[in-house]
Amino acid sequence: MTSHSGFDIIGDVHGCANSLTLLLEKLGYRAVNGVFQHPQRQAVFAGDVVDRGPRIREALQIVKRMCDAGSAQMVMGNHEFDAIAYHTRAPEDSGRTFLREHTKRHNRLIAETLEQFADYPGEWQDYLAWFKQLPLFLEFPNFRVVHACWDQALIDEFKCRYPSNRIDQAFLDAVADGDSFEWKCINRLTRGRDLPLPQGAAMRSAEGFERRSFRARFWGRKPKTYGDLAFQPDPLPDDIARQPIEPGEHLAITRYGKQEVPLFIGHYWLSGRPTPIADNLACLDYSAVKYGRLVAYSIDEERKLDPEKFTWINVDAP
Ligand SMILES: [Mn+2]
Repeated sequence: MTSHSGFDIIGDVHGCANSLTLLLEKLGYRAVNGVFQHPQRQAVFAGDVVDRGPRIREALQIVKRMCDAGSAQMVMGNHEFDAIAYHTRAPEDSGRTFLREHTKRHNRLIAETLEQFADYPGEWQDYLAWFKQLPLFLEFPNFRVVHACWDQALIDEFKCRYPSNRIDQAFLDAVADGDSFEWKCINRLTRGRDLPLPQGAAMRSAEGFERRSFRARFWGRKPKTYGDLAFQPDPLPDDIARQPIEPGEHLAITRYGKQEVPLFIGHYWLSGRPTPIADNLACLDYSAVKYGRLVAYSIDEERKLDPEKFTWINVDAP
């Protein structure tokens, strides 16, 4: 592979292929023989290209062609993993049929993808095989990319157990066991830190799903209340947000230190004008598929992220 002078990290596409084309063009990529490429730079996708949006098949085609040609790389998002698990038989002793059960909720989350591939079953199988060999995280000399959470301890253990930085059938078999390292690793890296609401409380998400847990941040100052700890589009109910975190209630909190190289994540459905979360952390998911923005950050050698280096496409409602 040729060497690149810089990288453009791109957030959750979720089937927004038209916006992706516009974003790549804005970043200076041009389609050559149907493959987007840049004379100097390489794109890095932060995961979740699949599901939800209107042009999932087209989005996957753009991204996979770029990856095959060496003009992009991609880490696995929870939606790519969910697609794999949805189509993978669970081990016989696990008590389920598929690794990701075909419940009403799971069926709904993958529905657009399966509909859009209904006439292309062979192609869908090829994408599933491709998802299986996506890395869970990428480390460059001057930055890192993971879909939802950089957990150094889990990543170190994963590198020991899976030196190729790829999952395999043994990994998938182990995921069926909710106490396994593999289950913890895939969930933490692609879904982030989900913590239970205190005292068994429940809340309803904007999409109407009942939730007994919330997405927690893994950076910044030590949180004092549940509100400090939450990082998700649906705010916690006031009474829960104000509740102090009891000592010992969330042991072993993951922290991404200030001295680490810049980290890029997707996953968190942010809104508003893209900006770094910290000097060395940016989330690039600005809810493109919910008529937000499809966002990239162009990194060169800087150690401190620059708010001027975001590029985005506003996704208009039809
Ligand atoms: Mn995600």
